[in-house]
Amino acid sequence: SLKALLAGIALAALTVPAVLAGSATAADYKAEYKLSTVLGKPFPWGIGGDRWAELVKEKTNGRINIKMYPGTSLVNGDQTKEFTALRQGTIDMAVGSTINWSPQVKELNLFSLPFLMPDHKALDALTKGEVGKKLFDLLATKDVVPLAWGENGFREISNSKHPIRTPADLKGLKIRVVGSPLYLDTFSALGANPTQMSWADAQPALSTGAVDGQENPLTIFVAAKLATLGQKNLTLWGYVADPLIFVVNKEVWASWSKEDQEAVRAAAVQAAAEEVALSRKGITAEDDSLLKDIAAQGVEVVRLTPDQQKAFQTATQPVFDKWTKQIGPDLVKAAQTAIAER
Ligand code: X2X
Repeated sequence: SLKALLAGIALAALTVPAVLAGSATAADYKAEYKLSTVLGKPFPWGIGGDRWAELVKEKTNGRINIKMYPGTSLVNGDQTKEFTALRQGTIDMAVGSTINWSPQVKELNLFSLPFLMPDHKALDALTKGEVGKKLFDLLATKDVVPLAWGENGFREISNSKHPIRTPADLKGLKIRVVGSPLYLDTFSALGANPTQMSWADAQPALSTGAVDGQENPLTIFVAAKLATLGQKNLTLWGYVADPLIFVVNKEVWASWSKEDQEAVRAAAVQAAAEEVALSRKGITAEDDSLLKDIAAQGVEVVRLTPDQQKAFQTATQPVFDKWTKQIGPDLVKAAQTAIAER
C-alpha cells in the first residue's frame, strides 16, 4: 500500500545516512559514560573532570552524558588499577595522574624522576612538545585515546615531626607514597621509610600518626585540610610534578560519530587548559595567596635554597639513573633537551 511505502521511505531516510556515513548511530550510545577521577570537587582535578562532562553535554547537545566517579570508586579506591579498568572498559573515560598509571605504563614514570623539571615551564615543555606527543602515541597503542594534558602539580613534602631542610631531616620519617616503586627508591635513597597506600588510606594514616608525612601538590594540601591532620611542616622542594591525562576508552571512542568525537576532544582541551590554570593558582611568585593561606593555618613553610635543593638532587641521582634505564634513555634525553631549550 501507499501507506506502507511511505513508512518504508521514512524509515530508510532515518537509517540510510548513518549507514552511508559509516558512523555510529544514537542507538550505540550509552545512557551514561563513567568518568573516573581520584579527586572530586573542590580539588582542581575534580573541577576539571566536572567541567569536561559539562562541556561535552553542551557541545553534543546532550547526546553524550558523562557521570564523574571520584575517589576512584569504580576500582574501589585502588587508583593504581584505574588504567587497567580503563583498558578493559569497566571505566569509559578518566582524568588520571601519570603516577597512578605508571605501574602499567612505565614511560609515565618520566615525570616522577627526581628533580627533572625545575619549574612549570619545564613541565609545559614536555607536555606541549615532542615528549608529550610521544607519550600520547604510546598510550594510543594501549586501548585508550588520549585527548589533553591537565595537571595535578608539583608535589611538596609535609610531615608532622619537624621542618625538612636537608636529606638528614627525612631520616627515619615514615612517608606515604603511591603508584610507582620509583617513589620507594627515592625516599629510601633519602633515608626515609616510605610506604605505599592509596589516597583513601592516606588520610586516616596521617590522622592517626601511622605515617609521619606525605607529598602532594599544594592545592591538595589545602583542600584536603592536611594541616588539621597534623601536617604542620611543609617543604617546597619541587622534586616532581604529575600531569593529568584526559582519556577515553578506545571502543567507546569508536562508537561515537566523528562530530561527537571532535566535540569530546575540544571539550577536553578546554577543560584541561582551565584545570591547569586552576592547579597553579596561588602558588606562583606573582600570586602566592595559597601559600599565605597555608601559613595562616599554622604550617611552617620551608622554601629550599638552590644549594639545599642540590643536596636532595645529589642524594637521589642513583634513583634517577636507575629509572632512566627503565623509562627509556632516549625519552629521558628528549625530555632533558626540551627542558634545556624551554
Ligand atoms: O594519591 C595521591 O597522592 C594523588 C591524589 O596525588 C594521586 O592520585 C597521585
